Amino acid sequence: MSPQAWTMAKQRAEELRQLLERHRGDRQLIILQDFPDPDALSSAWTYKLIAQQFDIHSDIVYAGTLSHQENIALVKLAGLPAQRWAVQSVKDRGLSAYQGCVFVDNQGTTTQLLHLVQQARLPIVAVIDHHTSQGSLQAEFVDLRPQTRATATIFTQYLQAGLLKFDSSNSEHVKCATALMHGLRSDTNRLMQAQEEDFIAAGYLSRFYDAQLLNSVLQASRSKRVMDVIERSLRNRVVRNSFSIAGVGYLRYDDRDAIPQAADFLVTEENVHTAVVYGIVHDEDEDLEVVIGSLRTSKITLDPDEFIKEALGQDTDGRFFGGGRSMAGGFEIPIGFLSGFNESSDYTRLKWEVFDAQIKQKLLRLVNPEDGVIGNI
Ligand SMILES: [Mn+2]
Repeated sequence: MSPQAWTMAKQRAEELRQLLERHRGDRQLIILQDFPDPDALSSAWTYKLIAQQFDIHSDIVYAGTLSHQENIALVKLAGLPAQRWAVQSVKDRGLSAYQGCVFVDNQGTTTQLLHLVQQARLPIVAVIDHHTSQGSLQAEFVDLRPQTRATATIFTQYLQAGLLKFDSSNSEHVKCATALMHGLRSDTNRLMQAQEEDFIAAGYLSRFYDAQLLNSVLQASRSKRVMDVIERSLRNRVVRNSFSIAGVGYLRYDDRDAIPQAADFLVTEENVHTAVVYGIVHDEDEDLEVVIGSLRTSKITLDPDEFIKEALGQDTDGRFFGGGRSMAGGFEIPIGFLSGFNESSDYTRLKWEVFDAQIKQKLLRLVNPEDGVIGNI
């Protein structure tokens, strides 16, 4: 890391320290994306531990579900204090117990809770993230580093700058360091896409983390339903110009994370540099359906954020359907009027075929402009 970069990192840490000092004694919400990943979970936990030193009590919440087996294992094995807050329950209980909220590893665009926070006029105290700027969110403290591979790296730098002194005899610190190591590894494709600052962060965490605990988290096995989605993605994939594109049909809400896992798998095929997997996710609680997609790439020059925005365009309100970070991206397309269960299996099949054809067409138009018509798929 260059001396300038380190000076900058220390400066951000100092600003965060001043912010926490100003909010001493507050109660805060740490808001994660609806489907938090290890990077988000570990970073949120670190924020919570740092903030505790300023007598700030915070709750880590997400509105969706923990669906990746590694996330479930992380939360269970490390005792990570994250809670699922369904949107309806927040509406019922209100947010009056809190003086502020913090967005970690997201900028409000991937959580249903943003809307509620805005309605309740809960001040947004901080946004700390490494995704490309999503524009709109105003906060007292903003630390956005799109060049950084993982939010866990940003938080490790806060630790290194002295915001919290980890102690290897403190089991909570050891578990949090392990979680950060997991977050950092998973957002850098097991360090293969890590940059110098991520290695430096990992080096620092190596003094505290529990290798055995990390190993148990990584050993978590895939459910049969995830395996089935991966199988469908293999069967349905279309490979064009080194892009592998697969629609996997309908999925249960709790299995949503099978989509990025299938994309992770498809991108390992020879002569494939980018995989896009998508499916219709059905949320039985809310009787909602949404197309969820995931992109993985090993091509350095491909910007997932740009690719998704250009391929899928914007909705009628001018919002993009998704975006990304380095080497990965995701999108969500509401099904709107066509949403919901229908007893006719023909109807259900037809609905899938329409979405499948439309998404494939949009992606292929970008992948291979001469070949981007449905008839050629
Ligand atoms: Mn991340």
